[in-house]
Amino acid sequence: MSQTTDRDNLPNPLDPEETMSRDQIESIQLTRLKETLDYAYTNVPYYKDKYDTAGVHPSDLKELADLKIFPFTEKEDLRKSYPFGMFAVPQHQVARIHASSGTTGRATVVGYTQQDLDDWAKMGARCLRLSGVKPGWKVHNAYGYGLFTGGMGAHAAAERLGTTVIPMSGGQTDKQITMIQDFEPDAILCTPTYLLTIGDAMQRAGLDPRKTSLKVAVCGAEPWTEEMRHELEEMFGIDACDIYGLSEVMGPGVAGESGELKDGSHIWEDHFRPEIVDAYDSTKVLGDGEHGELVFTSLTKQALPIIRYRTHDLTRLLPGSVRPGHRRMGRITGRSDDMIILRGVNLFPSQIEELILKLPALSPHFQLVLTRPGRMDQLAVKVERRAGISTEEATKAGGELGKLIKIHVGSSCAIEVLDPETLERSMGKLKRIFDMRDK
Ligand code: DLL
Repeated sequence: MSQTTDRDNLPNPLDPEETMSRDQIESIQLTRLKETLDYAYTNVPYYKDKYDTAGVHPSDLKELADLKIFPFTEKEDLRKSYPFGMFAVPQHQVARIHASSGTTGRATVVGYTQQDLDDWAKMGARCLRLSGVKPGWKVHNAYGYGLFTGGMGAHAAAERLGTTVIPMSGGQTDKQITMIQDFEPDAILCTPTYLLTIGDAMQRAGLDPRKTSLKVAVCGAEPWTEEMRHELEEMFGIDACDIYGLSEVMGPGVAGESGELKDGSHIWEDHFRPEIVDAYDSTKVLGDGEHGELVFTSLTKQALPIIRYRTHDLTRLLPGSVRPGHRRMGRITGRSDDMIILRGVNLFPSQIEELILKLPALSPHFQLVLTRPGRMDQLAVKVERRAGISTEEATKAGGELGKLIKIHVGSSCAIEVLDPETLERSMGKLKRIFDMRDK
């Protein structure tokens, strides 16, 4: 059977909403926003109570800007109504459930009607198409299957686009490599740090990641920098694009990036209305281009309508490019709850990643360890030197890293340069920060 017979010319049409103008999208948003507010108020006691207490009513929304008078929804609200308290439909209409474990506290449970699943697959497929994945391609899906939305969400997206899906899930890295070599997928879907793990393991086994059949990687579920994109693209000889999403809002596919421009992810604004608010004073809604916290309102969701959900993800909104009606988001620079405050200076792991990858002797494998030996907090950056780099060269690079952090971030920290293969490898979402201050 020829691998490429006819598959290169399969139809790949855009959804009509993808090509709509900004005015058309905003007109749809206004209609759907009014419907969603009414729907949530009528079907979810949480929203009715919250809006009655705040003295607002769905009928107060006359234009899109009026959304700001409605209270926010927080992860904690979902936790408090665990497991199904915020669902707007009876259980028999819920076709699927996912949950996000989070690092602390109870899981948040999310549900989807059949229509929600259909919309989700459609938006996921839009993302993959935008990144350059084509119908007829083989797609290796290494996002974790299960309660996490990554695996099944990306799977449905790839199926909807008309690809052949290889549902590998996360972990079993050696097996992943065998499958990549034997099945010859065209695209891979996984977290950026897991792609790094796979590439690393291939090199260790004497295989060249640039010689695989892979052409495109669609990576998300954790923050990553342009430097990391470059690292992965060089390692595999591929295009690496971003995909963004979160369970409370939907899952992977809320926004996706163009493989041609690689200029940030387009948010599917016919289904979600994004806002940026001041991360420290959320009463301030910021304008396009301004940095702050991303907030989402769903416009079509049935099982779990979500209004003004605070993501805690920090970014900015930019005008649409290849999909002009849909705004883009800049890279997520971090999560407000992942911010390290070190002696008064705010610091995110992505800033450190950026600086490490400027130094060719250092690898992208690093951890941040916070301790409090006396009364002052201390940060240690543990980073592996690259294979083939001498300890002397690596120590010198460590010194330079310390200086760069001091200059660009404004705080001093200890740098520990480690041998290759000493830090734990990512199997999905990677934990970067180890806070030992209370230990
Ligand atoms: O991580 C959904 C997903 C799966 C997205 C696969 C993309 C690919 P949660 O487990 O609920 O859902 O985690 C959501 O992950 O609020 C961000 O902090 C982070 N995140 C997701 N995508 C990106 C991205 C999935 N592209 C949380 N860049 C979000 C940066 C991301 N951070």
